[in-house]
Amino acid sequence: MAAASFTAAKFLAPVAARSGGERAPPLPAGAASSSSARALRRGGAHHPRLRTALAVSSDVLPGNKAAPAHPDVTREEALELYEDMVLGRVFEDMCAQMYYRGKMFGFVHLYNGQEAVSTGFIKLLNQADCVVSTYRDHVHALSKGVPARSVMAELFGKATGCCRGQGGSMHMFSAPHNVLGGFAFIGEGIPVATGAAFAAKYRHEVLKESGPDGLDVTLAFFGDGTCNNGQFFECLNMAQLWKLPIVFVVENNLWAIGMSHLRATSDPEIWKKGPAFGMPGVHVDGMDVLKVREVAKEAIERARRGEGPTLVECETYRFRGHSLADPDELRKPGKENPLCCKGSHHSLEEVHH
Ligand SMILES: Cc1ncc(C[n+]2csc(CCOP(=O)(O)OP(=O)(O)O)c2C)c(N)n1
Ligand SMILES: [Mg+2]
Repeated sequence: MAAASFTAAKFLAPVAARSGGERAPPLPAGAASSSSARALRRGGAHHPRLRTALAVSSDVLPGNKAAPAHPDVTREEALELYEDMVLGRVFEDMCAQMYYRGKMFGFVHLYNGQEAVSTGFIKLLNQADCVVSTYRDHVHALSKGVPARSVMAELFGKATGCCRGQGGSMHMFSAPHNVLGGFAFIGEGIPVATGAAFAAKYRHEVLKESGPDGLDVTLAFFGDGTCNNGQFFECLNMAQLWKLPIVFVVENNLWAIGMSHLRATSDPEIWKKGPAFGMPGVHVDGMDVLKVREVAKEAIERARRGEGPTLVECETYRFRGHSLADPDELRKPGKENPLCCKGSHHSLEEVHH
């Protein structure tokens, strides 16, 4: 396993349980009295007197240099990853052309530059696993198997689109592929994803309906700017409390429209917020699909085994403006681009100030 492995995670600090911390965890509203809820509760979170806070960083952070040169990937897998990333890139370039020709309406946010995150995570999922996205959602839908034709038809507002043309760019949804939506309001998808993960745990532990692999897993994708939103913290808390099968995937492209992440966030290392809630937090180079995949594999398998959530911060970059209506005048080309300084938050900080 790569240096990004977090089964053998670095021990950071013991977190003492609150005094009287042996109380059972609270139950979701409306579930408190049912016998099935009690069954879920028995199999749910436990409260040891001492918990350990786990956190690791990938090799892009200082002091962790041992990543293997060739992560474990077959030729067929590598080709699948490459094909998916190329599909995402050319699809988005075609969207830009069609938008400027007046074929699409409303806001259109492209994913160029971030493909390694979508591909590295979603290509590991089963059909029954869920993906919850943001308004930058076309490529997540493509990676999960929604046909490009039906995503493009949706963007054109056609009845043959995956939401019959009613959703448009920011609201991709496909029940058969378990793509549970793009969301225009930032952070709105995180509670939906947490609910999907709760449903998966309920199906597994109460209804005994899961497949042989274990729990169905939900991936919640969202941006760095969204991590300063309250729903993020509330859902991290609930997901860890109930050991839900979810991976919170932060696509840190360093910008929230025109606001630099480093100007807007008290501690720019988002992955550290995982251990604050008792779950592993991992940082990975989001421009490297093989590194993303290694981290994703472990986080997804943990969730599937019922070991609970993981927070993964993927450091990435968008190559276009915030949306196709954004002239992208605030970012100075080259200067803030992490591909130019190729390093950790620390080197980025130096570039910004
Ligand atoms: C609740 C809410 N507040 C404000 C906005 C306006 N808004 C749209 S995009 C955005 C920035 C989000 O940045 P980030 O989470 O980093 O995602 P990225 O666009 O970089 O993918 C904001 C504040 C919104 N859509 N929803
Ligand atoms: Mg961002």
